[in-house]
Amino acid sequence: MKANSGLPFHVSSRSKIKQYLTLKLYNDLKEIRTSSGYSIDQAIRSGIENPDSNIGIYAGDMESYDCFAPVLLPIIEDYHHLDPGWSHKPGLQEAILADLDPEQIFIRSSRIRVARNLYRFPFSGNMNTDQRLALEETVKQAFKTLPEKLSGTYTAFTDLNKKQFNTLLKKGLAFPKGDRFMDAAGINRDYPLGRGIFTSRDKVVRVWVNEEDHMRIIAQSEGGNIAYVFNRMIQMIRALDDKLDFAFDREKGFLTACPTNIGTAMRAGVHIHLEKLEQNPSFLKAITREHHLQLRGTGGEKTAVEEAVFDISNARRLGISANTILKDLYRGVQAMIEAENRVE
Ligand code: CIR
Repeated sequence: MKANSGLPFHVSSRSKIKQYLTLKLYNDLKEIRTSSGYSIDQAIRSGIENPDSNIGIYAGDMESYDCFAPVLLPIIEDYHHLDPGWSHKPGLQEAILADLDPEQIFIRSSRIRVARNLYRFPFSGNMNTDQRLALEETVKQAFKTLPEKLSGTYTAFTDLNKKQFNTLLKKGLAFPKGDRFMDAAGINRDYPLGRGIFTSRDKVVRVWVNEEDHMRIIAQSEGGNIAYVFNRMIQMIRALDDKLDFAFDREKGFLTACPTNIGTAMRAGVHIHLEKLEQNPSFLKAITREHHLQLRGTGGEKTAVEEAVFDISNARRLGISANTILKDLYRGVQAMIEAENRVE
Protein backbone atom coordinates (compact mmCIF):
# COMPACT_ATOMS: atom_id res chain seq x y z
CA MET A 1 0.00 0.00 0.00
CA LYS A 2 1.37 3.43 -0.95
CA ALA A 3 1.91 5.91 1.87
CA ASN A 4 -0.76 8.33 0.66
CA SER A 5 -3.22 5.92 -0.90
CA GLY A 6 -6.68 6.95 0.20
CA LEU A 7 -6.08 10.56 -0.81
CA PRO A 8 -7.61 11.58 -4.13
CA PHE A 9 -4.39 12.38 -6.02
CA HIS A 10 -4.37 11.26 -9.62
CA VAL A 11 -2.46 8.05 -10.24
CA SER A 12 -0.20 9.89 -12.74
CA SER A 13 0.58 12.79 -10.36
CA ARG A 14 4.25 13.36 -9.52
CA SER A 15 3.54 16.42 -7.39
CA LYS A 16 5.41 17.14 -4.20
CA ILE A 17 2.13 17.30 -2.28
CA LYS A 18 1.30 13.74 -3.31
CA GLN A 19 4.81 12.68 -2.34
CA TYR A 20 4.76 14.23 1.13
CA LEU A 21 1.13 14.22 2.29
CA THR A 22 0.66 10.81 3.85
CA LEU A 23 -2.81 9.73 4.89
CA LYS A 24 -1.73 9.95 8.52
CA LEU A 25 -0.46 13.50 8.05
CA TYR A 26 -3.66 14.46 6.23
CA ASN A 27 -5.73 13.07 9.13
CA ASP A 28 -3.61 15.06 11.60
CA LEU A 29 -4.15 18.28 9.62
CA LYS A 30 -7.69 17.98 8.30
CA GLU A 31 -9.50 19.65 11.23
CA ILE A 32 -7.04 22.55 11.51
CA ARG A 33 -8.12 26.03 10.38
CA THR A 34 -5.92 29.12 10.28
CA SER A 35 -7.45 32.23 11.84
CA SER A 36 -8.70 33.27 8.40
CA GLY A 37 -10.38 29.85 8.05
CA TYR A 38 -8.00 28.14 5.60
CA SER A 39 -7.85 24.34 5.62
CA ILE A 40 -5.54 21.66 4.22
CA ASP A 41 -8.38 20.69 1.83
CA GLN A 42 -8.32 24.19 0.32
CA ALA A 43 -4.54 24.22 0.27
CA ILE A 44 -4.24 21.01 -1.78
CA ARG A 45 -7.21 21.50 -4.10
CA SER A 46 -5.03 22.69 -6.99
CA GLY A 47 -2.80 19.62 -6.70
CA ILE A 48 -5.81 17.31 -6.70
CA GLU A 49 -7.54 18.97 -9.65
CA ASN A 50 -4.34 19.28 -11.70
CA PRO A 51 -2.51 15.96 -11.93
CA ASP A 52 0.40 17.70 -13.70
CA SER A 53 1.10 19.97 -10.71
CA ASN A 54 4.74 20.13 -9.72
CA ILE A 55 3.98 21.21 -6.17
CA GLY A 56 0.20 21.19 -5.73
CA ILE A 57 -0.21 23.26 -2.56
CA TYR A 58 -0.87 26.97 -1.92
CA ALA A 59 -0.78 28.90 1.36
CA GLY A 60 -3.95 30.83 2.20
CA ASP A 61 -2.28 33.20 4.63
CA MET A 62 0.92 33.62 6.66
CA GLU A 63 -0.34 31.22 9.31
CA SER A 64 -0.66 28.38 6.77
CA TYR A 65 3.13 28.06 6.95
CA ASP A 66 2.86 27.21 10.67
CA CYS A 67 -0.43 25.29 10.73
CA PHE A 68 0.50 23.08 7.78
CA ALA A 69 4.23 23.00 8.49
CA PRO A 70 4.35 19.18 8.80
CA VAL A 71 3.69 18.93 5.05
CA LEU A 72 4.91 22.33 3.86
CA LEU A 73 8.37 22.16 5.43
CA PRO A 74 9.50 18.95 3.69
CA ILE A 75 8.17 20.33 0.39
CA ILE A 76 10.04 23.62 0.93
CA GLU A 77 13.28 21.84 1.88
CA ASP A 78 13.03 19.55 -1.13
CA TYR A 79 12.03 22.18 -3.71
CA HIS A 80 14.59 24.76 -2.56
CA HIS A 81 17.36 22.12 -2.04
CA LEU A 82 17.97 23.38 1.49
CA ASP A 83 20.73 22.17 3.77
CA PRO A 84 20.00 21.45 7.45
CA GLY A 85 19.98 24.67 9.49
CA TRP A 86 18.77 26.71 6.50
CA SER A 87 17.37 30.17 6.95
CA HIS A 88 16.34 33.13 4.85
CA LYS A 89 19.33 35.35 4.03
CA PRO A 90 18.67 39.06 3.99
CA GLY A 91 20.59 41.31 1.61
CA LEU A 92 19.04 43.57 -0.98
CA GLN A 93 21.66 46.16 -1.83
CA GLU A 94 21.95 48.19 -4.98
CA ALA A 95 24.46 46.56 -7.33
CA ILE A 96 27.13 47.80 -9.72
CA LEU A 97 27.60 45.43 -12.66
CA ALA A 98 28.53 46.15 -16.28
CA ASP A 99 25.88 45.62 -18.98
CA LEU A 100 26.03 41.92 -19.96
CA ASP A 101 25.36 42.60 -23.63
CA PRO A 102 26.01 46.27 -24.43
CA GLU A 103 25.58 45.73 -28.18
CA GLN A 104 22.27 43.96 -27.57
CA ILE A 105 23.15 40.94 -29.66
CA PHE A 106 21.83 38.20 -27.40
CA ILE A 107 19.76 39.59 -24.55
CA ARG A 108 16.32 40.81 -25.55
CA SER A 109 15.22 41.96 -22.11
CA SER A 110 15.98 41.72 -18.39
CA ARG A 111 13.23 41.34 -15.83
CA ILE A 112 13.37 41.01 -12.07
CA ARG A 113 10.41 40.65 -9.78
CA VAL A 114 9.69 40.05 -6.16
CA ALA A 115 6.43 38.92 -4.63
CA ARG A 116 5.17 40.72 -1.56
CA ASN A 117 2.08 40.09 0.54
CA LEU A 118 0.65 42.25 3.29
CA TYR A 119 0.55 40.64 6.68
CA ARG A 120 -2.89 41.99 7.60
CA PHE A 121 -4.71 40.23 4.72
CA PRO A 122 -5.26 36.58 3.80
CA PHE A 123 -3.43 35.52 0.64
CA SER A 124 -5.04 35.68 -2.81
CA GLY A 125 -6.76 32.27 -2.91
CA ASN A 126 -8.33 32.86 0.47
CA MET A 127 -9.64 36.43 0.14
CA ASN A 128 -13.25 37.41 -0.13
CA THR A 129 -14.35 40.20 -2.47
CA ASP A 130 -14.29 42.90 0.23
CA GLN A 131 -10.81 41.93 1.38
CA ARG A 132 -9.52 41.97 -2.19
CA LEU A 133 -10.95 45.44 -2.74
CA ALA A 134 -9.65 46.67 0.62
CA LEU A 135 -6.20 45.41 -0.25
CA GLU A 136 -6.33 47.20 -3.59
CA GLU A 137 -7.32 50.41 -1.83
CA THR A 138 -4.48 50.08 0.73
CA VAL A 139 -1.91 49.59 -2.00
CA LYS A 140 -3.37 52.42 -4.13
CA GLN A 141 -2.95 54.80 -1.19
CA ALA A 142 0.70 53.74 -0.87
CA PHE A 143 1.27 54.45 -4.59
CA LYS A 144 0.01 58.01 -4.04
CA THR A 145 2.82 58.69 -1.56
CA LEU A 146 5.70 57.54 -3.77
CA PRO A 147 8.57 59.99 -4.28
CA GLU A 148 8.61 61.88 -7.57
CA LYS A 149 11.22 59.65 -9.28
CA LEU A 150 9.11 56.51 -8.69
CA SER A 151 5.71 58.00 -9.33
CA GLY A 152 3.36 56.74 -11.99
CA THR A 153 -0.21 55.63 -12.62
CA TYR A 154 -2.40 52.91 -11.17
CA THR A 155 -4.88 51.36 -13.61
CA ALA A 156 -7.68 49.16 -12.29
CA PHE A 157 -8.60 46.52 -14.88
CA THR A 158 -12.30 47.14 -14.29
CA ASP A 159 -11.79 50.72 -15.57
CA LEU A 160 -10.70 49.44 -18.99
CA ASN A 161 -12.81 48.26 -21.90
CA LYS A 162 -11.85 45.04 -23.68
CA LYS A 163 -9.81 46.80 -26.37
CA GLN A 164 -7.87 48.96 -23.88
CA PHE A 165 -7.19 45.92 -21.72
CA ASN A 166 -5.95 43.83 -24.66
CA THR A 167 -3.63 46.64 -25.75
CA LEU A 168 -2.06 46.76 -22.28
CA LEU A 169 -1.87 42.98 -22.18
CA LYS A 170 0.06 42.91 -25.47
CA LYS A 171 2.53 45.46 -24.09
CA GLY A 172 2.97 43.38 -20.94
CA LEU A 173 1.32 46.16 -18.94
CA ALA A 174 -1.59 44.03 -17.70
CA PHE A 175 -1.79 40.45 -16.48
CA PRO A 176 -4.40 37.93 -17.61
CA LYS A 177 -6.56 35.73 -15.43
CA GLY A 178 -4.33 33.07 -13.90
CA ASP A 179 -3.91 29.50 -15.12
CA ARG A 180 -5.90 26.41 -14.06
CA PHE A 181 -3.47 25.78 -11.17
CA MET A 182 -4.30 29.19 -9.72
CA ASP A 183 -7.95 28.78 -10.63
CA ALA A 184 -8.33 25.65 -8.52
CA ALA A 185 -6.62 27.46 -5.64
CA GLY A 186 -9.25 30.24 -5.73
CA ILE A 187 -6.72 32.84 -6.87
CA ASN A 188 -8.74 33.85 -9.95
CA ARG A 189 -11.94 34.44 -8.00
CA ASP A 190 -13.71 37.70 -8.98
CA TYR A 191 -11.10 38.47 -11.67
CA PRO A 192 -10.72 41.27 -12.88
CA LEU A 193 -12.24 42.91 -9.78
CA GLY A 194 -9.61 44.34 -7.43
CA ARG A 195 -6.83 43.69 -9.95
CA GLY A 196 -4.71 46.34 -11.54
CA ILE A 197 -1.25 47.51 -12.36
CA PHE A 198 0.87 50.44 -11.28
CA THR A 199 3.29 51.65 -13.95
CA SER A 200 6.11 54.13 -13.35
CA ARG A 201 6.27 57.02 -15.77
CA ASP A 202 9.19 55.50 -17.69
CA LYS A 203 7.41 52.09 -17.58
CA VAL A 204 10.49 50.34 -16.15
CA VAL A 205 8.84 49.59 -12.79
CA ARG A 206 5.44 47.95 -12.49
CA VAL A 207 3.43 46.56 -9.62
CA TRP A 208 0.80 43.92 -10.23
CA VAL A 209 -1.93 44.09 -7.63
CA ASN A 210 -3.92 41.01 -6.57
CA GLU A 211 -2.43 38.47 -8.94
CA GLU A 212 -1.04 35.26 -7.37
CA ASP A 213 0.37 37.42 -4.58
CA HIS A 214 -0.92 40.73 -3.26
CA MET A 215 1.88 42.49 -5.08
CA ARG A 216 4.44 41.58 -7.67
CA ILE A 217 7.00 44.37 -7.82
CA ILE A 218 8.65 44.17 -11.22
CA ALA A 219 11.36 46.04 -13.07
CA GLN A 220 11.91 45.32 -16.72
CA SER A 221 14.00 46.84 -19.48
CA GLU A 222 15.27 45.95 -22.93
CA GLY A 223 18.84 44.62 -23.12
CA GLY A 224 21.15 43.17 -20.50
CA ASN A 225 21.73 45.86 -17.89
CA ILE A 226 20.49 43.70 -15.04
CA ALA A 227 22.01 45.85 -12.27
CA TYR A 228 20.00 48.85 -13.51
CA VAL A 229 16.81 46.76 -13.47
CA PHE A 230 17.62 45.34 -10.02
CA ASN A 231 18.34 48.78 -8.58
CA ARG A 232 15.13 50.27 -9.92
CA MET A 233 13.19 47.41 -8.36
CA ILE A 234 14.93 47.85 -5.00
CA GLN A 235 14.04 51.55 -4.92
CA MET A 236 10.38 50.65 -5.39
CA ILE A 237 10.48 47.89 -2.76
CA ARG A 238 12.00 50.29 -0.23
CA ALA A 239 9.46 53.01 -0.93
CA LEU A 240 6.55 50.58 -0.51
CA ASP A 241 8.14 48.91 2.52
CA ASP A 242 8.01 52.32 4.25
CA LYS A 243 4.22 52.41 3.84
CA LEU A 244 3.10 48.78 3.97
CA ASP A 245 3.80 45.86 6.32
CA PHE A 246 4.99 42.87 4.32
CA ALA A 247 4.32 39.26 5.35
CA PHE A 248 7.75 38.18 6.59
CA ASP A 249 9.20 35.42 8.72
CA ARG A 250 12.80 35.47 9.98
CA GLU A 251 13.42 31.86 8.98
CA LYS A 252 11.37 31.58 5.80
CA GLY A 253 11.75 35.14 4.53
CA PHE A 254 8.96 36.78 2.55
CA LEU A 255 5.87 34.57 2.57
CA THR A 256 3.96 33.94 -0.63
CA ALA A 257 0.92 32.05 -1.90
CA CYS A 258 3.08 29.40 -3.61
CA PRO A 259 5.77 27.83 -1.43
CA THR A 260 8.17 27.88 -4.39
CA ASN A 261 8.44 31.66 -4.05
CA ILE A 262 9.19 32.12 -0.35
CA GLY A 263 12.49 33.53 0.88
CA THR A 264 13.68 36.33 -1.33
CA ALA A 265 10.49 35.83 -3.40
CA MET A 266 12.65 37.00 -6.28
CA ARG A 267 12.86 35.83 -9.86
CA ALA A 268 15.60 37.50 -11.87
CA GLY A 269 15.86 36.60 -15.51
CA VAL A 270 16.65 37.46 -19.07
CA HIS A 271 15.13 36.60 -22.40
CA ILE A 272 18.13 35.56 -24.43
CA HIS A 273 18.66 34.36 -27.98
CA LEU A 274 20.98 31.33 -27.93
CA GLU A 275 20.95 29.92 -31.43
CA LYS A 276 24.09 27.79 -31.15
CA LEU A 277 23.57 26.58 -27.59
CA GLU A 278 20.08 25.47 -28.56
CA GLN A 279 21.80 22.86 -30.72
CA ASN A 280 23.81 21.70 -27.71
CA PRO A 281 21.20 21.24 -24.97
CA SER A 282 23.42 19.20 -22.64
CA PHE A 283 26.05 21.98 -22.59
CA LEU A 284 23.38 24.62 -22.04
CA LYS A 285 21.90 22.58 -19.19
CA ALA A 286 25.37 22.15 -17.63
CA ILE A 287 25.94 25.94 -17.52
CA THR A 288 22.43 26.38 -16.17
CA ARG A 289 23.02 23.87 -13.37
CA GLU A 290 26.45 25.22 -12.47
CA HIS A 291 25.04 28.71 -11.90
CA HIS A 292 21.82 27.58 -10.19
CA LEU A 293 19.64 28.80 -13.02
CA GLN A 294 16.58 27.38 -14.73
CA LEU A 295 15.44 27.37 -18.34
CA ARG A 296 11.88 28.19 -19.27
CA GLY A 297 10.14 28.56 -22.62
CA THR A 298 9.86 31.90 -24.41
CA GLY A 299 6.45 32.61 -22.89
CA GLY A 300 7.52 31.64 -19.36
CA GLU A 301 6.65 28.68 -17.17
CA LYS A 302 5.28 25.60 -18.96
CA THR A 303 5.72 27.09 -22.48
CA ALA A 304 7.85 26.11 -25.49
CA VAL A 305 11.11 27.74 -26.66
CA GLU A 306 10.42 29.77 -29.81
CA GLU A 307 13.13 30.90 -32.23
CA ALA A 308 15.87 29.98 -29.74
CA VAL A 309 14.74 32.61 -27.23
CA PHE A 310 15.09 31.18 -23.74
CA ASP A 311 13.80 32.57 -20.48
CA ILE A 312 16.71 32.06 -18.06
CA SER A 313 16.26 32.81 -14.38
CA ASN A 314 17.37 31.84 -10.89
CA ALA A 315 16.41 28.40 -9.63
CA ARG A 316 17.05 29.33 -5.97
CA ARG A 317 15.01 31.79 -3.93
CA LEU A 318 15.43 30.72 -0.32
CA GLY A 319 18.58 30.36 1.80
CA ILE A 320 20.58 32.82 -0.33
CA SER A 321 20.34 36.59 -0.58
CA ALA A 322 18.83 38.53 -3.46
CA ASN A 323 22.31 39.88 -4.26
CA THR A 324 23.70 36.33 -4.56
CA ILE A 325 20.82 35.44 -6.89
CA LEU A 326 21.72 38.43 -9.04
CA LYS A 327 25.39 37.34 -9.14
CA ASP A 328 24.40 33.77 -10.12
CA LEU A 329 22.34 35.12 -12.99
CA TYR A 330 25.08 37.50 -14.06
CA ARG A 331 27.81 34.86 -14.14
CA GLY A 332 25.60 32.22 -15.74
CA VAL A 333 24.43 34.49 -18.55
CA GLN A 334 28.00 35.71 -19.04
CA ALA A 335 29.11 32.06 -19.44
CA MET A 336 26.31 31.46 -21.96
CA ILE A 337 27.27 34.47 -24.05
CA GLU A 338 30.94 33.40 -23.98
CA ALA A 339 29.95 29.89 -25.10
CA GLU A 340 27.65 31.25 -27.81
CA ASN A 341 30.53 33.37 -29.15
CA ARG A 342 32.97 30.46 -28.99
CA VAL A 343 30.92 27.78 -30.73
CA GLU A 344 31.55 27.77 -34.50
C1 CIR B 1 2.28 23.53 -9.68
O1 CIR B 1 2.18 22.95 -8.61
O2 CIR B 1 2.77 23.04 -10.70
C2 CIR B 1 1.73 24.94 -9.77
N1 CIR B 1 1.02 25.24 -8.58
C3 CIR B 1 2.86 25.93 -10.00
C4 CIR B 1 4.02 25.76 -9.10
C5 CIR B 1 5.07 26.83 -9.27
N2 CIR B 1 6.12 26.64 -10.13
C6 CIR B 1 6.93 25.55 -10.39
O3 CIR B 1 6.70 24.44 -10.13
N3 CIR B 1 8.05 25.80 -11.02
